[in-house]
Amino acid sequence: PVQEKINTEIVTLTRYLNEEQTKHKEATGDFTLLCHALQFSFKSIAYYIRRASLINLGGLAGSSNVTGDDQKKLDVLGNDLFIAAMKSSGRVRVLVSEEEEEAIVFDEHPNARYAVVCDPIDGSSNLDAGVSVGTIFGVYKLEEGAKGSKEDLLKPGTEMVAAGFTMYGASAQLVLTMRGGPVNGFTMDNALGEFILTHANMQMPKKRGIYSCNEGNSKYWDEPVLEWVNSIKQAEKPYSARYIGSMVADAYRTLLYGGIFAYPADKKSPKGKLRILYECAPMAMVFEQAGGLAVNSKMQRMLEVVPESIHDRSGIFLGSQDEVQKVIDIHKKYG
Ligand code: AHM
Ligand code: MG
Repeated sequence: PVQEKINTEIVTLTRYLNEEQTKHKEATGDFTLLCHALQFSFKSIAYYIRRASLINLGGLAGSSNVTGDDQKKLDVLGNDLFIAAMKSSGRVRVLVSEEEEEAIVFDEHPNARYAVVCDPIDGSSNLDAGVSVGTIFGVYKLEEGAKGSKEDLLKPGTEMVAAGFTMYGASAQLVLTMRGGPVNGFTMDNALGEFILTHANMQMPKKRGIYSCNEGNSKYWDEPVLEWVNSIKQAEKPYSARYIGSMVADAYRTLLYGGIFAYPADKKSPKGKLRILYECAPMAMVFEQAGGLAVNSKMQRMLEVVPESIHDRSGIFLGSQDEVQKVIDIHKKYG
Protein backbone atom coordinates (compact mmCIF):
# COMPACT_ATOMS: atom_id res chain seq x y z
CA PRO A 1 0.00 0.00 0.00
CA VAL A 2 1.09 3.51 -0.83
CA GLN A 3 0.85 4.85 2.73
CA GLU A 4 3.54 2.48 3.92
CA LYS A 5 6.14 4.18 1.72
CA ILE A 6 5.48 7.66 2.99
CA ASN A 7 7.68 8.72 5.86
CA THR A 8 5.52 10.29 8.52
CA GLU A 9 8.42 10.69 10.96
CA ILE A 10 9.74 13.76 9.19
CA VAL A 11 12.47 15.58 11.07
CA THR A 12 12.03 19.25 10.37
CA LEU A 13 14.64 21.77 11.44
CA THR A 14 12.19 22.97 14.09
CA ARG A 15 11.87 19.46 15.53
CA TYR A 16 15.61 18.95 15.35
CA LEU A 17 16.26 22.17 17.26
CA ASN A 18 13.71 21.28 19.92
CA GLU A 19 15.24 17.85 20.38
CA GLU A 20 18.72 19.36 20.63
CA GLN A 21 17.51 21.81 23.26
CA THR A 22 16.03 19.09 25.46
CA LYS A 23 19.39 17.27 25.38
CA HIS A 24 20.95 20.21 27.22
CA LYS A 25 19.44 20.55 30.68
CA GLU A 26 20.99 23.96 31.26
CA ALA A 27 19.61 25.35 27.96
CA THR A 28 17.50 28.48 28.28
CA GLY A 29 16.02 28.28 24.79
CA ASP A 30 17.88 31.41 23.66
CA PHE A 31 20.03 29.54 21.17
CA THR A 32 16.99 27.72 19.79
CA LEU A 33 15.20 31.02 19.27
CA LEU A 34 18.25 32.43 17.54
CA CYS A 35 18.30 29.42 15.21
CA HIS A 36 14.64 29.98 14.39
CA ALA A 37 15.48 33.53 13.37
CA LEU A 38 18.35 32.23 11.24
CA GLN A 39 15.97 29.78 9.62
CA PHE A 40 13.56 32.58 8.75
CA SER A 41 16.32 34.65 7.18
CA PHE A 42 17.33 31.70 4.98
CA LYS A 43 13.75 31.14 3.87
CA SER A 44 13.17 34.75 3.03
CA ILE A 45 16.50 35.20 1.20
CA ALA A 46 15.82 32.01 -0.79
CA TYR A 47 12.37 33.34 -1.69
CA TYR A 48 13.65 36.65 -3.07
CA ILE A 49 16.52 35.03 -4.96
CA ARG A 50 14.03 32.77 -6.74
CA ARG A 51 11.89 35.75 -7.69
CA ALA A 52 14.73 38.16 -8.48
CA SER A 53 14.40 38.26 -12.26
CA LEU A 54 10.64 38.63 -11.98
CA ILE A 55 10.55 41.61 -9.66
CA ASN A 56 13.47 43.62 -11.02
CA LEU A 57 15.98 42.61 -8.36
CA GLY A 58 18.77 41.84 -10.80
CA GLY A 59 21.85 43.99 -11.26
CA LEU A 60 23.75 46.49 -9.19
CA ALA A 61 22.46 48.63 -6.39
CA GLY A 62 24.83 51.46 -7.35
CA SER A 63 26.99 51.23 -4.24
CA SER A 64 29.97 49.22 -3.13
CA ASN A 65 30.61 47.53 0.20
CA VAL A 66 33.57 47.74 2.58
CA THR A 67 35.68 45.33 0.64
CA GLY A 68 35.15 47.28 -2.55
CA ASP A 69 32.81 44.82 -4.26
CA ASP A 70 29.94 46.29 -6.23
CA GLN A 71 26.80 45.62 -4.29
CA LYS A 72 23.94 43.89 -6.05
CA LYS A 73 20.39 44.84 -5.22
CA LEU A 74 20.01 41.37 -3.78
CA ASP A 75 23.14 41.80 -1.61
CA VAL A 76 21.45 44.79 -0.03
CA LEU A 77 18.10 43.04 0.38
CA GLY A 78 19.71 39.85 1.75
CA ASN A 79 21.68 41.91 4.25
CA ASP A 80 18.58 43.82 5.37
CA LEU A 81 16.58 40.60 5.77
CA PHE A 82 19.35 39.00 7.77
CA ILE A 83 19.86 41.96 10.08
CA ALA A 84 16.12 42.31 10.71
CA ALA A 85 15.84 38.62 11.61
CA MET A 86 18.78 38.77 14.01
CA LYS A 87 17.58 41.96 15.62
CA SER A 88 14.04 40.74 16.12
CA SER A 89 15.22 37.48 17.69
CA GLY A 90 16.29 39.55 20.69
CA ARG A 91 19.08 37.06 21.28
CA VAL A 92 21.88 38.72 19.32
CA ARG A 93 24.09 41.40 20.84
CA VAL A 94 26.64 41.88 18.04
CA LEU A 95 26.40 41.15 14.32
CA VAL A 96 29.12 41.29 11.68
CA SER A 97 28.02 41.18 8.06
CA GLU A 98 30.14 41.25 4.94
CA GLU A 99 27.97 44.10 3.73
CA GLU A 100 28.48 46.33 6.78
CA GLU A 101 31.71 48.18 7.44
CA GLU A 102 31.21 48.26 11.20
CA ALA A 103 29.92 45.62 13.55
CA ILE A 104 26.27 46.20 14.43
CA VAL A 105 25.61 46.31 18.16
CA PHE A 106 22.00 45.85 19.19
CA ASP A 107 21.79 48.15 22.19
CA GLU A 108 18.09 47.43 22.47
CA HIS A 109 19.07 43.94 23.58
CA PRO A 110 21.81 44.58 26.17
CA ASN A 111 21.39 41.16 27.76
CA ALA A 112 21.50 39.13 24.57
CA ARG A 113 24.27 36.55 24.88
CA TYR A 114 25.15 35.74 21.29
CA ALA A 115 27.17 37.24 18.46
CA VAL A 116 26.63 36.32 14.83
CA VAL A 117 28.83 36.64 11.74
CA CYS A 118 27.44 36.29 8.25
CA ASP A 119 27.87 36.69 4.54
CA PRO A 120 24.19 37.08 3.63
CA ILE A 121 24.61 36.27 -0.07
CA ASP A 122 27.94 34.71 -0.90
CA GLY A 123 28.84 34.26 -4.54
CA SER A 124 26.72 37.20 -5.59
CA SER A 125 28.78 37.87 -8.73
CA ASN A 126 26.94 34.81 -10.07
CA LEU A 127 23.46 36.01 -9.19
CA ASP A 128 22.31 37.37 -12.52
CA ALA A 129 23.25 34.12 -14.24
CA GLY A 130 21.07 32.12 -11.87
CA VAL A 131 24.03 30.22 -10.43
CA SER A 132 23.75 28.94 -6.85
CA VAL A 133 24.61 31.38 -4.09
CA GLY A 134 24.11 31.02 -0.35
CA THR A 135 24.41 32.41 3.17
CA ILE A 136 27.39 31.61 5.41
CA PHE A 137 27.06 32.09 9.16
CA GLY A 138 28.76 31.51 12.49
CA VAL A 139 27.46 31.92 16.04
CA TYR A 140 29.56 32.85 19.08
CA LYS A 141 28.46 32.92 22.68
CA LEU A 142 29.58 36.08 24.45
CA GLU A 143 31.83 35.64 27.43
CA GLU A 144 30.55 36.56 30.86
CA GLY A 145 30.91 40.33 31.20
CA ALA A 146 31.58 40.89 27.48
CA LYS A 147 31.08 44.50 26.46
CA GLY A 148 29.19 43.67 23.30
CA SER A 149 31.53 45.06 20.66
CA LYS A 150 33.42 43.84 17.63
CA GLU A 151 36.29 42.78 19.94
CA ASP A 152 34.03 39.97 21.10
CA LEU A 153 34.40 38.53 17.61
CA LEU A 154 38.14 38.81 17.07
CA LYS A 155 38.42 35.24 18.26
CA PRO A 156 39.53 31.98 16.67
CA GLY A 157 36.88 29.86 14.98
CA THR A 158 37.28 27.23 17.67
CA GLU A 159 35.17 29.56 19.84
CA MET A 160 32.10 29.22 17.61
CA VAL A 161 29.13 27.39 19.10
CA ALA A 162 27.51 26.79 15.71
CA ALA A 163 28.24 27.39 12.06
CA GLY A 164 26.97 26.49 8.65
CA PHE A 165 25.79 27.69 5.31
CA THR A 166 22.91 27.50 2.93
CA MET A 167 23.00 27.00 -0.81
CA TYR A 168 20.10 28.28 -2.84
CA GLY A 169 20.30 25.84 -5.72
CA ALA A 170 17.84 23.49 -7.40
CA SER A 171 16.47 23.37 -3.88
CA ALA A 172 17.59 25.35 -0.84
CA GLN A 173 20.05 23.32 1.24
CA LEU A 174 21.11 24.08 4.79
CA VAL A 175 24.24 22.60 6.35
CA LEU A 176 24.39 23.11 10.11
CA THR A 177 26.75 22.01 12.82
CA MET A 178 27.05 22.76 16.52
CA ARG A 179 30.30 22.60 18.50
CA GLY A 180 31.34 19.01 19.05
CA GLY A 181 28.33 17.70 17.16
CA PRO A 182 27.58 16.14 13.81
CA VAL A 183 27.11 18.01 10.54
CA ASN A 184 23.52 17.80 9.37
CA GLY A 185 22.05 18.68 6.00
CA PHE A 186 18.50 19.92 5.55
CA THR A 187 16.55 20.43 2.33
CA MET A 188 13.87 23.06 1.99
CA ASP A 189 10.48 21.60 1.12
CA ASN A 190 8.79 24.58 -0.48
CA ALA A 191 5.30 23.10 -0.19
CA LEU A 192 5.69 22.54 3.56
CA GLY A 193 7.78 25.66 4.07
CA GLU A 194 10.14 23.62 6.23
CA PHE A 195 13.75 22.53 6.14
CA ILE A 196 13.72 18.72 6.34
CA LEU A 197 16.64 16.66 7.65
CA THR A 198 17.81 14.82 4.54
CA HIS A 199 21.56 14.36 5.17
CA ALA A 200 22.03 13.31 8.79
CA ASN A 201 25.57 13.14 10.18
CA MET A 202 27.40 14.06 6.98
CA GLN A 203 30.85 12.47 6.72
CA MET A 204 32.96 13.55 3.82
CA PRO A 205 35.01 11.09 1.71
CA LYS A 206 38.62 10.81 2.86
CA LYS A 207 39.92 11.50 -0.64
CA ARG A 208 38.69 12.24 -4.12
CA GLY A 209 40.35 13.42 -7.30
CA ILE A 210 38.49 16.71 -7.69
CA TYR A 211 40.12 20.14 -7.26
CA SER A 212 38.36 23.47 -7.19
CA CYS A 213 40.19 26.77 -7.51
CA ASN A 214 40.40 29.79 -9.78
CA GLU A 215 43.34 28.75 -11.94
CA GLY A 216 43.12 32.07 -13.72
CA ASN A 217 45.13 33.36 -10.77
CA SER A 218 47.99 30.88 -11.25
CA LYS A 219 50.27 33.64 -12.59
CA TYR A 220 50.25 35.10 -9.07
CA TRP A 221 50.59 31.83 -7.15
CA ASP A 222 53.58 30.86 -5.03
CA GLU A 223 55.80 27.89 -5.89
CA PRO A 224 54.22 25.36 -3.50
CA VAL A 225 50.71 26.04 -4.83
CA LEU A 226 51.92 25.72 -8.43
CA GLU A 227 53.72 22.48 -7.59
CA TRP A 228 50.62 21.09 -5.90
CA VAL A 229 48.24 21.84 -8.77
CA ASN A 230 50.75 20.54 -11.26
CA SER A 231 51.18 17.32 -9.29
CA ILE A 232 47.47 16.53 -9.25
CA LYS A 233 47.14 17.31 -12.95
CA GLN A 234 50.08 15.02 -13.70
CA ALA A 235 48.90 12.28 -11.32
CA GLU A 236 48.56 8.81 -12.80
CA LYS A 237 44.84 9.45 -12.88
CA PRO A 238 44.62 13.24 -13.28
CA TYR A 239 42.14 15.10 -11.08
CA SER A 240 38.96 16.66 -12.41
CA ALA A 241 38.60 20.44 -12.21
CA ARG A 242 35.34 21.87 -10.90
CA TYR A 243 35.01 25.56 -10.12
CA ILE A 244 31.71 27.37 -9.82
CA GLY A 245 33.08 30.57 -8.31
CA SER A 246 30.51 30.49 -5.55
CA MET A 247 32.08 29.20 -2.36
CA VAL A 248 28.88 27.73 -0.96
CA ALA A 249 28.32 25.68 -4.11
CA ASP A 250 31.94 24.59 -4.46
CA ALA A 251 32.05 23.73 -0.75
CA TYR A 252 28.75 21.84 -0.81
CA ARG A 253 29.92 19.67 -3.70
CA THR A 254 33.27 19.09 -1.98
CA LEU A 255 31.50 18.08 1.23
CA LEU A 256 29.32 15.55 -0.59
CA TYR A 257 31.72 14.16 -3.18
CA GLY A 258 35.08 14.84 -1.56
CA GLY A 259 38.05 16.64 -3.10
CA ILE A 260 39.51 20.03 -2.30
CA PHE A 261 38.52 23.68 -2.60
CA ALA A 262 41.30 26.25 -2.53
CA TYR A 263 41.57 30.01 -2.61
CA PRO A 264 45.23 30.57 -1.80
CA ALA A 265 46.85 33.84 -0.82
CA ASP A 266 48.99 34.97 -3.75
CA LYS A 267 51.17 37.82 -5.04
CA LYS A 268 48.11 39.84 -6.01
CA SER A 269 46.21 39.19 -2.77
CA PRO A 270 48.90 38.51 -0.16
CA LYS A 271 46.25 38.03 2.54
CA GLY A 272 43.99 35.94 0.31
CA LYS A 273 40.53 36.86 -0.93
CA LEU A 274 38.07 35.17 1.37
CA ARG A 275 37.15 36.59 4.75
CA ILE A 276 38.14 34.77 7.93
CA LEU A 277 35.14 35.48 10.13
CA TYR A 278 32.19 34.82 7.88
CA GLU A 279 33.62 32.72 5.05
CA CYS A 280 36.68 30.71 6.11
CA ALA A 281 35.97 29.91 9.77
CA PRO A 282 32.36 28.67 9.44
CA MET A 283 33.33 26.49 6.45
CA ALA A 284 36.34 25.17 8.36
CA MET A 285 34.12 24.15 11.29
CA VAL A 286 31.70 22.33 9.00
CA PHE A 287 34.50 20.53 7.16
CA GLU A 288 36.40 19.49 10.28
CA GLN A 289 33.27 18.18 11.94
CA ALA A 290 32.45 16.21 8.78
CA GLY A 291 35.90 14.58 8.92
CA GLY A 292 37.74 16.93 6.58
CA LEU A 293 40.51 19.50 7.07
CA ALA A 294 40.93 23.23 6.58
CA VAL A 295 44.18 25.22 6.65
CA ASN A 296 45.28 28.71 5.63
CA SER A 297 48.13 29.55 3.22
CA LYS A 298 50.65 29.20 6.06
CA MET A 299 49.30 25.68 6.61
CA GLN A 300 47.91 26.64 10.03
CA ARG A 301 44.65 25.12 11.14
CA MET A 302 42.03 27.54 9.81
CA LEU A 303 39.92 27.31 12.97
CA GLU A 304 42.81 28.58 15.10
CA VAL A 305 43.46 31.69 13.04
CA VAL A 306 42.56 34.88 14.91
CA PRO A 307 41.35 37.69 12.63
CA GLU A 308 43.03 41.07 13.18
CA SER A 309 39.93 42.94 12.07
CA ILE A 310 36.36 41.89 11.40
CA HIS A 311 36.83 41.86 7.61
CA ASP A 312 40.30 40.28 7.70
CA ARG A 313 41.10 37.84 4.87
CA SER A 314 42.96 34.58 4.56
CA GLY A 315 44.05 32.02 2.02
CA ILE A 316 42.24 28.71 2.46
CA PHE A 317 42.51 25.04 1.53
CA LEU A 318 39.42 23.10 2.48
CA GLY A 319 38.47 19.51 1.80
CA SER A 320 39.02 15.80 2.22
CA GLN A 321 41.73 14.82 4.70
CA ASP A 322 44.10 13.24 2.20
CA GLU A 323 43.69 16.02 -0.34
CA VAL A 324 44.48 18.81 2.14
CA GLN A 325 47.35 16.73 3.55
CA LYS A 326 48.93 16.67 0.06
CA VAL A 327 48.98 20.47 0.05
CA ILE A 328 50.48 20.54 3.55
CA ASP A 329 53.18 18.03 2.60
CA ILE A 330 54.25 20.00 -0.46
CA HIS A 331 54.39 23.24 1.55
CA LYS A 332 56.56 21.51 4.18
CA LYS A 333 59.25 20.86 1.56
CA TYR A 334 59.52 24.60 1.03
CA GLY A 335 59.82 25.20 4.79
P1 AHM B 1 31.55 37.52 -2.49
O1 AHM B 1 31.45 37.37 -1.00
O2 AHM B 1 31.77 38.94 -2.91
O3 AHM B 1 30.43 36.86 -3.22
O4 AHM B 1 32.93 36.81 -2.92
C1 AHM B 1 33.23 35.54 -2.45
C2 AHM B 1 33.27 34.59 -3.59
C3 AHM B 1 33.22 33.16 -3.15
O5 AHM B 1 31.91 32.68 -3.12
C4 AHM B 1 34.01 32.47 -4.23
O6 AHM B 1 34.63 31.31 -3.73
C5 AHM B 1 35.01 33.49 -4.65
O7 AHM B 1 34.49 34.74 -4.27
C6 AHM B 1 35.24 33.50 -6.12
O8 AHM B 1 36.24 34.41 -6.43
P2 AHM B 1 36.83 34.55 -7.91
O9 AHM B 1 35.77 35.17 -8.73
O10 AHM B 1 38.03 35.42 -7.71
O11 AHM B 1 37.22 33.18 -8.38
MG1 MG C 1 31.27 36.35 0.30
